[in-house]
Amino acid sequence: MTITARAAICRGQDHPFAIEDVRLDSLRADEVLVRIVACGICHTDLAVRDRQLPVPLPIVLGHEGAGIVEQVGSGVTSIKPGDRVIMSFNSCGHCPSCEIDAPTYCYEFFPNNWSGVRPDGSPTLFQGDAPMNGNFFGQSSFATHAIAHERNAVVVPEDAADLPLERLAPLGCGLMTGAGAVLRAMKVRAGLPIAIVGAGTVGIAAVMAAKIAGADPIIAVDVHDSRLELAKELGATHVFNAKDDAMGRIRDLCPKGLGYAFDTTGINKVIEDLFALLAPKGVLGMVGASAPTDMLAFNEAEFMGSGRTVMGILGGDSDLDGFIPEMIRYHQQGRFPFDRLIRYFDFDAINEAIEASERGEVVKPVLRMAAA
Ligand code: CXF
Ligand code: ZN
Repeated sequence: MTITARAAICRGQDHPFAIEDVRLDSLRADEVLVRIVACGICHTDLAVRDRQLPVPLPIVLGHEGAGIVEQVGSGVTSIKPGDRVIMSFNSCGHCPSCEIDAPTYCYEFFPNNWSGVRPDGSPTLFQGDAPMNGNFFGQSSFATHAIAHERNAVVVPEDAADLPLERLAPLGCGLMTGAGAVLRAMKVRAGLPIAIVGAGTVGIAAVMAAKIAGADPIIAVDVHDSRLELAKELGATHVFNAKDDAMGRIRDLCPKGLGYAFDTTGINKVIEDLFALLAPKGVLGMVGASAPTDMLAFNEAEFMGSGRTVMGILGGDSDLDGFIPEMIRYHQQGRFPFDRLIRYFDFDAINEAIEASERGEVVKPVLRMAAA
């Protein structure tokens, strides 16, 4: 049976996203067909649009999709039609990283997420008879329907049936990246100071998670006072504007050094300044996108002599079936109120949503494709 969908086609920086008809391929054994209810917009979508990542264009982007399963492939056992699912990145399931439940570091990440086609080279999307790039993060959810995979679709737990999918959609990338960095990768300990630089979705998710972990103080740094205000409401004990000698103020507040520092900016100077603020055994986590040629410099004696750790982190070290339900539980307990970051836009307003996000007016734009 041929499935047609409306999808937002990305043709690059000089073109607005254009909503057009596409045809979906028939399902493979491990795949699921999802009617998309909503999809968050993440900076990675825009980095692809701007050709900062090696993803082929034109393509249907979108990797924070949530929706209702309409069909499942013959080999799918854990998902059935009618299930409400949150989608995230895909992984191969059998490489050394997947074997230890660290799928964000999948050895086959590129072919499963960024090649525009399935790992075997077959397209998931067509326009007329011509292939259209899709399978972005194993989904391509800027669309009314998407083909996802059993490995990257997580069924929303029964006891969260009252939570709207449009709210849950962004759990699949930005929120898990920030919360997982704190709770899973850095394993932040209660009572130790943390500084978080950048108060976008990832940074504010990290702030909320640092509060869950009991870090103290929790310092947020950004250039926008409105974001710092929000960070304060959601758990930051101190907020410093980066234009206002934030690093000096962190040093004054924590003269013994930081237990944890978390960079979401990818800016060399910020990362190196944070390294210099670490306490003995301090951990510096990095998730910001940086230029491919960037190199970091830090003092070897300080690095070794005080047992510091510098940690690159992808996707918050999340295993999807474990961490997405865990974040939902924190949300149900009122400890992870990520809905405060979201502003909703109709699917048709995708370009307005991106512009509002790029102007810094909205932290997490979420597109609504359909009523749940
Ligand atoms: C990704 C990076 C790789 C693991 C999952 C999350 N970030 C997307 O924006
Ligand atoms: Zn993302």
